[in-house]
Amino acid sequence: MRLQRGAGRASRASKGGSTMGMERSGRTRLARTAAAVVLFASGLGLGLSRAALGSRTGVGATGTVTTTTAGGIAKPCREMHLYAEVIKQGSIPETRLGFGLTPDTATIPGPLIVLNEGECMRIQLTNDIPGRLLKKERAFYGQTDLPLGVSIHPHGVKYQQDSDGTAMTNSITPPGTSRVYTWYASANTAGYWWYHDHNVGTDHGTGGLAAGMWGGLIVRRAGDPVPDVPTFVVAFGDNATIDLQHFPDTPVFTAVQGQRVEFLVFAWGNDFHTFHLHAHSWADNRTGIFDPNDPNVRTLDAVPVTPSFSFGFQVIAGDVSGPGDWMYHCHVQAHSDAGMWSIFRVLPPGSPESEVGTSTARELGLMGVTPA
Ligand SMILES: [Cu+2]
Repeated sequence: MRLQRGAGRASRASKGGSTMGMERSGRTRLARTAAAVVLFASGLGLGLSRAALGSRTGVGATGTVTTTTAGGIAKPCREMHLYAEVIKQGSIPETRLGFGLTPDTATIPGPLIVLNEGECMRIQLTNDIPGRLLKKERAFYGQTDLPLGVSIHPHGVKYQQDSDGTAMTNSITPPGTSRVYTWYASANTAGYWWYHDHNVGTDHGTGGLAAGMWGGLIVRRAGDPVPDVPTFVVAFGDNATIDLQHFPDTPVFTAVQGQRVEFLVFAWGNDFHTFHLHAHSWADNRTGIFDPNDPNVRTLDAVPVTPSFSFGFQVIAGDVSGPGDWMYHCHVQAHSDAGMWSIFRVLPPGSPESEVGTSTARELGLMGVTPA
């Protein structure tokens, strides 16, 4: 059940979650969303020492003590917990590892993390992946001399050396232990990003990336619109995969015509891709939203996606083309032919909200596929 996505049908509570700053990607179950809300209500980090926040204290010109928090963030950090877990154990190429908000709920991709500029987040990472499996990963990649552990390494946000998530900076989390990573959504970090392990297999996390240890990260700027539907996260990867799957097990995203939807796309691995969405287009800017004050902005309906590149955009579902099953896919032909595609399903106005969210073609019985 961990790899299933049918939860899109039960994901409406996610909209409530978004006001807590944590938006679910719509592929985990209602109970998990509730768990996320509890997590955020449980602590504000007020007990943190200034050292833990990386603050610097000095004497100002007037003789008063001034404090500058690292990353330019002046308020206490929010807190959350991530668990690194085994989802499926097999030979190393087939082993699946992931991140979850609670024990035994890891997903691929991991939980979507949403911050606002001016916020910071303390993430306590617990490593529940057995050391013997991490050792096997090391052996597979021929780097047995490096320390065992997992980590989270973010893109886009700011952090200090102790939150880098690399063995080089001694910021990994050994098996059976926990460690706190602090991310700062400093000025000008707004964007569509991702986070990933940086230590499994090799000291670049090559084994962790191949096994599924990544998730989406969004930093919003004050005034950014929030989508009506939990964000659609698309992870392009090696072997012509989306979220490590081929059609019909790739994510189907469903919305009602007129709803504001948001895509977050990133790529892990070695291969080059091109994201293309049918019947919709967006502005070549930070949010994808057209600005009447910028009439010369370029219109996009396809974007090259190189390893580690991430981007996102918001569009109105079926804004011009109307309802229908619209393909999205990698436009490298060999990749799409190999199954690197799926569907953005736009339902007619008035369709039940219970249909909205993320699922798979297999679960929905689309395209002649036998339902799961
Ligand atoms: Cu591709």
